[in-house]
Amino acid sequence: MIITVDNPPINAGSTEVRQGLLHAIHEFQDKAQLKAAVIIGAGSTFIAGSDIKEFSLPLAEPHLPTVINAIENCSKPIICALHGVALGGGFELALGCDARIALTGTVFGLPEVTLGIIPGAGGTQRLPRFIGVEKSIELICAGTRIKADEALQLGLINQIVKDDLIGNAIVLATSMFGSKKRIRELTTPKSTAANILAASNKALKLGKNRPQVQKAIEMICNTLILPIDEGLAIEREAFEKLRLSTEAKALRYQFFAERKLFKGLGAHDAEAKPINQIAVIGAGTMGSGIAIACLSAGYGVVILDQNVNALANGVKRVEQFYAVRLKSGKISAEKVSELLSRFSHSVQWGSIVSADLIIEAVFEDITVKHEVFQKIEAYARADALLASNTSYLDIDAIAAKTANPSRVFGLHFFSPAQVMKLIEIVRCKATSAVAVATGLSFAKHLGKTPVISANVFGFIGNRIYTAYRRQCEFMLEEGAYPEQIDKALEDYGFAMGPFAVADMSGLDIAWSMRQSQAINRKPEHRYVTIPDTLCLAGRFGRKSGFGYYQYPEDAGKPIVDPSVNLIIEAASQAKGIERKPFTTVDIVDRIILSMINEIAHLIVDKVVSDPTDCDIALVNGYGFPRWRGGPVFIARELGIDTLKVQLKQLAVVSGPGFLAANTDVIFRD
Ligand code: T1G
Repeated sequence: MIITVDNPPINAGSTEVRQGLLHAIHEFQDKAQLKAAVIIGAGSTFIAGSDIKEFSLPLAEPHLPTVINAIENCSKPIICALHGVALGGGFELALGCDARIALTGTVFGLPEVTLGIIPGAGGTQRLPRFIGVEKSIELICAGTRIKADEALQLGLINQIVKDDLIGNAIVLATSMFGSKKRIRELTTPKSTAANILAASNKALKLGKNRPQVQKAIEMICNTLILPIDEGLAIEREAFEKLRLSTEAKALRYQFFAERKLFKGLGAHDAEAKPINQIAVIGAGTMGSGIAIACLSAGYGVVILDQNVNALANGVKRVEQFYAVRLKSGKISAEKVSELLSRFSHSVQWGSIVSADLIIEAVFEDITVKHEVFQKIEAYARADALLASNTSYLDIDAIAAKTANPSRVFGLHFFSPAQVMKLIEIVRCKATSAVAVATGLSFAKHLGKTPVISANVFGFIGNRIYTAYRRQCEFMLEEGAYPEQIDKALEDYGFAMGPFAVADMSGLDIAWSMRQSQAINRKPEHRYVTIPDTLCLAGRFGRKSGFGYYQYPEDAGKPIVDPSVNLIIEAASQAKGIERKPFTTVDIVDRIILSMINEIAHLIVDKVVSDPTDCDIALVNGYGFPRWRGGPVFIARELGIDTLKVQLKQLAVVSGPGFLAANTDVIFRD
């Protein structure tokens, strides 16, 4: 009997799918003439997991464990024929079957922890009985996805076939007439406490000690001491509790918000142009990082810099990047040579004539950018798209000086460009819909997470970052210290606090930007002089050995510098501010509120179209903890009335110059 799951696009294990499977299994059991059954997915994949859309509501019967129990209780063999992906509940269903056959390249995994939950249908109980506790901890706690070859090696599947999955599955099922092979009957291979502890500590560190990671380890270890039915019951109870947690809700919100970003593909009343050859102008840190991101995604890349030394250094950075990955075994020698065969470099402008997309990543100076775009236009194909990687310069002004502004837009990468997922696609006044659609498609192909921004100072991420940095500086004046604010945010889940980040990127960069903006600053607005005082004292951060912190030669991490705290106290005194103590909650709440307020401004000013894009930007570009959802998610959890009250208080403490936004827009989808 062939049981086909058909729930496009990814055969999510919805209520209807579970009902259909249970009905089919009972029908198979009742028909004596049927000797074996095969469960297979229609379309491009097997079951990619339970239907996450159902997780915010009470789950309807039959639950997935009921379906899997029916498979195991069936007296006749039921096998799974797998292709595409078998993830989460899909993989758990497969583990409940008597055998598993997969097409080459099929992907397996239990990624539940990435959604703030644990496998809830036996994954933590059946997998360890097959591959042991340590390996199960490694795979489940990291949500690792493995290919069919590794699954075969681990014994998780019986066979890999190149084609004719259903034909081969029928042969396998036929060979199993009259037999059952229930994983539940296996005994978890023994392990030592030391090995389990080592695997657990590694998983907790990688998993940032999140509750679902802790719980997954506990469930997996239960397989050493509890009968499977007890373990299954405890696992399901733990899954249910985590599923209803705010953290799991936040992670589901992020999952769907990220997928919404790509809805724009084609929806911007244009189709993306085909992009194969990229030209990167400027071989500095950003340029070489962008070149690596493009090469790794399969594009042909030429990097151009008219400074021979800069070009040599840029090329070396690219080659070094792949040499390190080769040495660490992350990439094969063949792959490196294939990648570098698509890489070229030149000082000649003629090298960009075949590029489909040209990305400018030169020095952040508008005059230099104008000159570079003039050169680009002189050599680029007429149908090539032109993008600037600028962080804050006016791309409309750059476009206005070109012959065809409709093909000019922004592609703002975040450093290191080959690592950071966020990319801001800046849609200028004249940018065509084709350019935007192509930017989205290019970002998806790079494996990046794109948000579309209008062309304003700071785009999306830096606008929000500037607003919350301002609040941090206000709190310095009012009584907090850099190490206190940094620790509050690191405890909240940021990888690094804002002052440590500032020291790392260099205080002088922001200083020169403030100086360039000084003319626009209203004297009546509150302005914190502490960063300027530090810069005037030559305290530019790590690069100068001291900034907000001190960095003695041998110190790996920032050291609190009492002299900075004296500068801060003097600044408070100069303004007649009576310093007061801050709690961690005061600090975090004030920063999140400032982000929410700035996001509301961005929406009102039509810089960003969807509020959730701002949460995506902060999580993927600024280290905002993903499991918190983001300021928009938090605002929506707070509710419009509570938010209004809290923002009124923020306006009072922020002083002149703080502009309270209309936050109603945060609640519109
Ligand atoms: N539930 C509901 N919808 C899903 C979904 C899911 N699990 N996975 C994807 N979608 C939607 C997605 O929102 C999008 O919808 C469309 O499918 C295409 O997705 C009991 C509790 C499968 C590798 O975590 O990794 O099982 O935008 O754009 O790039 O223990 O989706 O078209 O309306 O990502 O080809 C565990 C999550 C669940 C897998 C396909 N499973 N999904 O990638 O397409 S928890 C997962 C993915 C669980 C059990 C537990 C990817 C993909 P729309 P897409 P893609």
